[in-house]
Amino acid sequence: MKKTALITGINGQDGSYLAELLLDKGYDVWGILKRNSVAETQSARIEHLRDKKLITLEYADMLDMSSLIRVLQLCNPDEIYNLAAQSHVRISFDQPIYTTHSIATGTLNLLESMRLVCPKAKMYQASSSEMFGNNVDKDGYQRETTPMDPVSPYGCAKVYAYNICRNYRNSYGLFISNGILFNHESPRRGSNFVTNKVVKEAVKIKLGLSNKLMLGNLDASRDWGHASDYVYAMWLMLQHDKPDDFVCSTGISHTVRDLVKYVFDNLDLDYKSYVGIDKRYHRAEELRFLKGDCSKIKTDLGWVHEYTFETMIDEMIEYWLEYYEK
Ligand code: NAP
Ligand code: F7E
Repeated sequence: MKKTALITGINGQDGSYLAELLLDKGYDVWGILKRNSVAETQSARIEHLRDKKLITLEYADMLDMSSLIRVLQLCNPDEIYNLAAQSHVRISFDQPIYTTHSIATGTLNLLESMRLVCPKAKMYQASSSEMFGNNVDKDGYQRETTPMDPVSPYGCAKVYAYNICRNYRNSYGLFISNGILFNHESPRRGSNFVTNKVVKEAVKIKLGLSNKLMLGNLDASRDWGHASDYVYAMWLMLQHDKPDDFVCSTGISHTVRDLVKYVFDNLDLDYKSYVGIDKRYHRAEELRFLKGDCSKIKTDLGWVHEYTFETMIDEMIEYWLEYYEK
């Protein structure tokens, strides 16, 4: 029988890839939209699916539990993917209360709604490597057992959401799994996250449309994968025979400087001539290093990733070259 899935944050980077994956698998896909006064942008990443009437969209907000109940009653989902969040770490220092509401209270609103309306549904929670803060195991990796010590309002809110999901799983026997996902990117990534910012601006410099790229901390290291590989991991987690928590990562870490050098080299540019530092992009507290051990998801769920750091960045460069050349 056809399964129904509800995606919160369907217009986000991950939501858009996940909607495509679930449609490919024959799901009836629903999503919630946060109202925006510019109607065109509230579904910008999923316009191609909306136009063809492949998905059903309803207005709702993670802060408005009545709207979540309304949507759950309408679609009665088999699977719920909770991706909605104010997801920008540096902006979480500017908007700590909204960030916490959208992630912590928002997740609790969804859990209570699910418990009341569809307790047999399975739920995926978008947890984050930002929850580890600067804790690294002795072998240089973060994994499911690494202690959590967040260093941003965003990370603190995600730790609450992670814990309340575990609490509802244990207390009420609900099927809820946390994916502890490390950074994942794509051409659809918001262009104020570092990968897409660097690629987009470097392409503009190459095409003579700009001459400077201002960044923050070039020494931070991240474990970057591709969003399309990571939404497949989300789906796998809900096909497992029991709810559990899984790290999803590539196991390879690069500094922001490595990223900048790779992109500029690829465009035959010397990054040192164009890149400057602007304190505005520094964080009040920085998470310095991320490298995830994804052994558990590989062994238990057979997850593999197709993209490497290089093939992902190459795809992003192609995307922006085509965009500006048009
Ligand atoms: P994203 O592009 O920022 O998408 C977030 C989505 O949430 C957007 O569609 C946004 O709506 C929606 N949203 C925000 N506040 C909302 C609210 N109050 N009510 C309803 N919807 C709301 O993020 P992403 O990169 O796809 O990430 C998806 C999830 O995974 C997020 O929870 C993020 O924190 C988490 N995560 C991401 C990464 C990563 O590297 N990408 C890693 C670990 C965890 P608008 O489109 O209207 O803004
Ligand atoms: O920063 C440094 C910055 O904003 C990466 C979110 O999806 O992944 C993401 O959070 C690194 C940081 O991602 C600039 O200081 C330098 O060290 O691309 P980002 P993030 O903060 O790691 C986690 C796992 C999530 O869960 C989040 O939702 O790059 N950096 N210069 C910069 N970062 C930005 N944004 N802009 C700069 O100019």
